[in-house]
Formats: sequence, C-alpha cells, structure tokens
Amino acid sequence: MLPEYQNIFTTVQVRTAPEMGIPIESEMDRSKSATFNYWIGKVGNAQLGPIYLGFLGVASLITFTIGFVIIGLNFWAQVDWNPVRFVLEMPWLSLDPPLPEHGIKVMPPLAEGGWWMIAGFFITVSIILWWFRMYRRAVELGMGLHVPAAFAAAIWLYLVLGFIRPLAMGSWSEAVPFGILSHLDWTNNFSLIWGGSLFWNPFHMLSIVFLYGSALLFAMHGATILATSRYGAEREIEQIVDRGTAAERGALFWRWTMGFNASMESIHRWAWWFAMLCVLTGGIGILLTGTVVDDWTAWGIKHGIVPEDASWWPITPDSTRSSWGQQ
Ligand code: 07D
Repeated sequence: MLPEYQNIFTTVQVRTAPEMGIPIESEMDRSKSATFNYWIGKVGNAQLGPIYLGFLGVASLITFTIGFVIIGLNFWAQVDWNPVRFVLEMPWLSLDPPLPEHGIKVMPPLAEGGWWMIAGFFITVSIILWWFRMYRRAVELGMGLHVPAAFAAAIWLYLVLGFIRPLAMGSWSEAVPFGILSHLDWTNNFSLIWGGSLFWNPFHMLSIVFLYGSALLFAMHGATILATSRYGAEREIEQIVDRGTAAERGALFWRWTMGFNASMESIHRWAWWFAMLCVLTGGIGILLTGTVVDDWTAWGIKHGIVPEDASWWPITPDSTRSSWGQQ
C-alpha cells in the first residue's frame, strides 16, 4: 500500500510555449515575458508570468512599500540603527498606535502615534487599491465577484480592528500595533480587558466555528480530490459537467462514510461561505466589544452561557459542578 504513489507532490510539470492569456486592450499593463520555474512547479503551476499590473496594481504596490518602509524605519530607529539588533530583536519591535490622550486627533506627534497613523494610512490605501484591482480583473475576465467579495470580508475585519472600532471608541489607542509580538500582546490584552476572556463573546465563538470549519472542509476537499486525481478528479470543471468515475467515487466515499455528500460544485460554495463568515462574524464580535458590551464574562453569566463559579474545569475533588449546572 505505502510504496504506491499517493499524489502528495506534483511530479509532472508542463514545459511548452508559455500561455500568455487573452488579448487585452491595454497591452502595456501586462508584462511581456513568461518563464518556467521547477520549484514553483512543485507547489503550483510552473509558469511564472505574465503579470497584469496596470494603474491600480502599481499604485497599490507603491503605497504598500511606503507603509512597510515607514514601519521598518521606525523599528530600525528603535535599535539605534544597528542592523544586527534590528534582525535579532525583530519579534519584539513595534510601531504603536497613538497614546490615549490624543483621542481621535488626525495627526498626533510622530513619536506618539503619528508614524503609526501614516503607515496605517498607506497600508490601508494599498489594501483598498488591491481590492479594486481584483474587482476590475474579475469583471474584465467575465468572472463572478466571489474573490473580491471574500477579500472584502477580510478587509471588513481589518477595518473594524484598526479603524471603525477605534473611531467608535473615540481613541486610536484602541487599534492594533504593527509588530510581531506586540500584536499578539494586544490580542491577549483585548481578551483580558473586555471581560477576562473573549471566548464568551458569541461572535468570537462563531468565528472560531467557521475558522475550524474552513480547515476541516479544506482538508476533506483537498484530500478527496487528491485521492481521486488518479481518475482525473483534479480536472474539476470536466468533473462537474461530465461526472465520470472520479467525482462519483468521491461523492460515494462520503455518502458511505458519513451518509451525505457535497457535490463537485457545492463544496466550493461551502468553502467560500465558511471563509467569509469567519471574518464577517469576527468583525461583528470585535465591533461590539467595548461599544455595546464591556464585559463578556458578565454577559455570559447573565445569559446562562458562563458558570458563575468559573472553577469548574478541571474537575477536582473540591470543585463543584459549577453554580451554572445547578441553576
Ligand atoms: C486579522 C483581518 C483581515 C486581514 C487582512 C490582511 C496585510 C498585511 C502588512 C503591516 C485573520 C491585511 C493585511 C495585507 C499588512 C504589514 C507589514 C484575519 C484578519 C485584510 N481565538 N481573538 C479571532 C481563536 C483567543 C482574540 C479570529 C482560537 C483568546 C481577538 C479567530 C482560539 C484571546 C481577536 C480566532 C482563540 C483571543 C480574535 C480571527 C483558541 C486572547 C480578533 C479570524 C483555541 C489570545 C479576531 C472576534 C481571522 C476576531 C480573533 C480564533 C483564543 C483574542 C476565529 C482558535 C481567548 C482580540 N480568534 N482569542 O481569520 O475576529 O483572522 O475576533 O484559543 O480580533 Mg481569538
């Protein structure tokens, strides 16, 4: 069983004249050449390029670079422009949002959050320009708007975290810092400050359901397609219109193992909804925190979700089965 090839890595790579895509009106927006790369071919399509950039793409890359470099220079200044410390201390470096006393002032002093405002502005502009680029390419290629919709869902959570909620709270200091460990620290503190544990926020619960659900669906779908690719399942479009043995086999496998199966098309609909709902519910949960609900544990106790005696787990000889269980 094991020595048999199980299709884990791509073994066959196409080498031919590069596929240049359809003719477009603005030819100068698309790079002219394309090459093949062996290692890229191991994980995806071996062809590199041509890439379409156009105004939105170029503007997005420029604004992202400006924001990224501002963050980098601030980090570097924090280690006295020492390149070795810059690398070694990278995880601990941070560009923080404005101090609380500046509220939602448009331009606080540079060293007290001003640089964070400027970097955040450029990165946000970059993300929005990239969204428009995706939208335009999807329309021009005659596609549905599913990719820009999914990206917009992620941008919703991003904007709630860094813009909408701080605005609603009246202070940029509520926003997330730019930093590797500092943003984790922020996340941890957010959970502790607003009621001790974000777990009792029902939208955090929902967001986790869709996060874990996405991983489960991805595992099931990826595994099913790879396991039936020996019958051509990776040619998904043909399998949708002309099912043949691969799609039917995958469907049969799940019907036999769990009594129900997605269709070749519906599995992608599930995946799309799960991924979107993860960030949509997440954004709602964050936006409600501190604006509508300022203590999720108290909220949970009030609504019978959280036991008043939080020493329920782990069960020890001394612990009771919680006041919640006995109500
Ligand atoms: C963040 C936004 C979209 C991103 C975009 C990308 C660039 C790069 C580059 C600056 C991911 C733009 C960015 C292009 C810029 C430069 C250089 C998407 C994002 C557009 N939690 N938790 C979630 C779990 C706990 C907390 C979500 C699990 C604790 C807070 C998810 C556990 C505490 C927040 C999730 C757990 C806590 C979250 C994220 C377990 C303290 C959020 C979904 C098992 C640690 C966020 C409602 C996502 C949220 C969030 C999972 C525990 C705090 C479901 C599994 C109890 C403060 N948590 N969490 O896809 O939405 O993010 O909450 O313990 O803000 Mg949590």
